[in-house]
Amino acid sequence: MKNILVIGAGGQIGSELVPYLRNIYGTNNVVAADIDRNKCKDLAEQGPFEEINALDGEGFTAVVKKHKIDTIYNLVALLSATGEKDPLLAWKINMGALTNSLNIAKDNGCAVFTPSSIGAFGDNTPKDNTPQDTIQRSSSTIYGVCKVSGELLSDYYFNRFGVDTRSVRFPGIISYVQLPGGGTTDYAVEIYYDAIRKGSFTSNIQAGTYMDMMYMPDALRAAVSVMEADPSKLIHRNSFNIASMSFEPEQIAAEIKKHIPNFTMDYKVDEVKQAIANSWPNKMDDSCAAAEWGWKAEYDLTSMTPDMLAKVKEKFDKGLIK
Ligand code: AKB
Repeated sequence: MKNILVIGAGGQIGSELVPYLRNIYGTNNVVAADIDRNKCKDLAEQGPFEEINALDGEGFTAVVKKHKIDTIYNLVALLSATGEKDPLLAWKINMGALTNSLNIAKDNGCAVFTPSSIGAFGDNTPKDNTPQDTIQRSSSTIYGVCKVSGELLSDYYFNRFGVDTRSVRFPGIISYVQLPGGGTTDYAVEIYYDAIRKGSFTSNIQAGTYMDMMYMPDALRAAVSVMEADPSKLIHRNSFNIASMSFEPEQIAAEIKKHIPNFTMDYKVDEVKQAIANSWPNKMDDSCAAAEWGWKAEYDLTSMTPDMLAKVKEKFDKGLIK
């Protein structure tokens, strides 16, 4: 039986990963933690919750000991576009949460999952079918610098100290429970909200810009499957390419139009986000994840779109969002 701690539980992934894990391992075995209890009211009402700052090593350690934690999901991070507003803060938070997670895991015998991202690739990485092992000189964003450093540090803790570190390179994640904040791929979530809200959308990413994306149910399954994988089969650890769909703005708009025929889209490009998007892969090759732990995506753009539209519409109809 696992005792799991999810730090950064109030974000886009955590708000769905915690219930998903509680469903698998039991509510009392999954502790949600965040710096701000107000961001996690539902998670705190439904099961164990701790208010901790992941940069406070003593407080973090106390929670790990109190709940006899054996697995840490570290989801604390400033995303790519937000990171560019204050790069040093992004470094401090992203790397601080990771180094604390790894050290505390080493001292307390825990496994660690920390998401990496398509942001771990840069301008000189091959863009199509981006290989698992390839050039990673992702120095155009602090987010990318943190992701590459995080992958290396996690592998180091495995090789040097035997800490069971594993992770995946997430594409842009599309979901309807909690909005992402400050990512380059956020447009692919916002488009569904605006399609329901006003039947139109202004994209801040240029037509023709392909990026990997993934629907949240696949992302959750990936995070748990890699942690459950048979370690004897793992050639890689930090981090596995995972993929399910790759599209550019015109393609997601066309898919929405199938369900909302009057939907329209125009463009007001955000130069910072566009430069970041241009440096990322068009589509990753996820064959190592498939071979080493059986990864296979279930959703594509066509199957995700009606589900997203229905779920977002339900939130509007219930008055949960305006
Ligand atoms: C971002 O856009 O910053 C994230 C990511 C792809 O890691 N969604």
